Amino acid sequence: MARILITSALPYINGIKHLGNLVGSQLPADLYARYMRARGHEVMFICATDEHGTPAEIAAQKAGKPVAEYCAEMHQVQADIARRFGLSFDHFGRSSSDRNRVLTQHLARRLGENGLIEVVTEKQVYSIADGRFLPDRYIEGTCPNCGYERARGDQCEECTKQLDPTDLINPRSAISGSTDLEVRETKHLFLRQSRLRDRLDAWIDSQSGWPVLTTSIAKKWLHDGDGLQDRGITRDLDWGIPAQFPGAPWEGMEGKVFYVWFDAPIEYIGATAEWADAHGLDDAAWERWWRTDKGADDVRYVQFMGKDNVPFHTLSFPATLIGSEEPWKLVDYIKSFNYLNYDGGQFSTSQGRGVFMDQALELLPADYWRWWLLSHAPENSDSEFTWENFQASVNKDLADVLGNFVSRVTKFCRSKFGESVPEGGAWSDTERALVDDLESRVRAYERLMEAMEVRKAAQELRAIWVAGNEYLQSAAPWAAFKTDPERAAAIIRLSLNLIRLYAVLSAPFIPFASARMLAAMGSTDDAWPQDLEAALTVLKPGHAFTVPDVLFAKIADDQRADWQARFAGRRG
Ligand code: B3M
Ligand code: ZN
Repeated sequence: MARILITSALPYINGIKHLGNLVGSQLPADLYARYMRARGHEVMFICATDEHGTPAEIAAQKAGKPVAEYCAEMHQVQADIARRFGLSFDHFGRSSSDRNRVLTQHLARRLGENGLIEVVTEKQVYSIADGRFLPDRYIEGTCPNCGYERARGDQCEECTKQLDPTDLINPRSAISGSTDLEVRETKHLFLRQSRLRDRLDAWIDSQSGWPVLTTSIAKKWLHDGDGLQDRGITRDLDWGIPAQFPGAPWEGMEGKVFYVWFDAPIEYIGATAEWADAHGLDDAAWERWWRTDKGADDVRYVQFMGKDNVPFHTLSFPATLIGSEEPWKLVDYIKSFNYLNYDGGQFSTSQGRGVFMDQALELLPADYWRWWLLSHAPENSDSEFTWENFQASVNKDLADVLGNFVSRVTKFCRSKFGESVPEGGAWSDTERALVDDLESRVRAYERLMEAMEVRKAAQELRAIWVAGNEYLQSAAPWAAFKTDPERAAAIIRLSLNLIRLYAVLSAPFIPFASARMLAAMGSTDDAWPQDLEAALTVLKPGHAFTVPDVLFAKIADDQRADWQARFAGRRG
């Protein structure tokens, strides 16, 4: 039994996430966590809302609420949706927690004491009307690259060019619209990452088997141009973790907070500590996941994220931990994803384009979405959500292949033998061939799940469902029943056992349907199949079952067209 720490990139607090966000981090992380738990490993699966920074402040302002209140409410909303999607976090924390504040200030202090933080005087845009400095997103203006009039200080959403606030033409405050701006001097803390370059480089080289996407991004940032740049880790904001605190090895940082990307990854640790608090456990309980001097040296730590988050996880966060000179657990494997596009364009939170998690659940249960998203995960390249593809894959994979198998087997049995596993008959070569085939398929499925090959694992699982269907089709119990009822009984007994097996194997992908399948089979035995023959004889003759309601309903053409039209514009 291994100990596996799994973190998903933390969703920003500013609104409900869309399906593209979900498939790039939380959902595949959940798949992996569920699988590893099913294999008997000790898993700690951590996520949290990322609550600091300008996006939170701006969203709160739009909602007309104090930012702390807005974050508390949105955290509840996101936690509730995550639960309804079956995301099985051991803890869903908040980066605004006290735990994260204490850890962030502690790590910053250590970095300062180790000579890795310096105070730098910078020039920044100050809004006279608003009486404050305007960080990145608080400034809007015309993009010098494409002419888009509502480009933000950090990036133009239209042409995606990265900008500096001073690049904007006709800059104005995004808070008040005022153009009465001037450049003033302000002091900030800078993390001297460049001093850690060699150690980061050596650490990355020592990692074996990282995906190319991950390593190439990290290496590019380490070596391109001037190499790893020192970066500002404070901002002129009210909302965040105060950069001036008792014991800080610097002065003059009053009124400033840490940059959101400095404290957000630390919340992976913070949320694990929040988990311990929530369960009335002491510090040793979370430290054994995070401190290599306290038991974490045998933990395998896997992170899930979209590719845009990779630099922060391969360089910035490790720089924080390594630079502290304390024995923190570093990541062992980073699973990163490309983007999921939406019907010929991009999902966009700010433009309300695409399907958002709450809306998805209004249309269909979570498993429909989980299956489609995971079986189409943007692993090797970007992938695209289209309603046609979604309809086709739900109707074929879930309704025709899996759902139909369950329905045919249980209904046939009820009508011919009643609602218990029939007795009589014995396995023939057909059954033995099926078991052999499943034996090798299940082992292949295990290898793919272990390797986090999400799409390929979904394909293999589907092939396992298909094998059952083909078996049923060729064994034809309805024909056998007329001449040799015992033969039909043996076929159906195996098929009912297949339903239980499918429930166990499919649970990481479609946990809700799996639970219903297991319940319909009147079983609580969800042990992972070590031996297929044994797993397919768990339900003995006489064992009672029930016929479940339709597992997966087909999506009709007019329904699909309706949804397509409804989601064509922006979120209302
Ligand atoms: N909230 C960005 C994102 O969701 C950010 C991730 C933080 S992970 C520590 O893409
Ligand atoms: Zn532009």
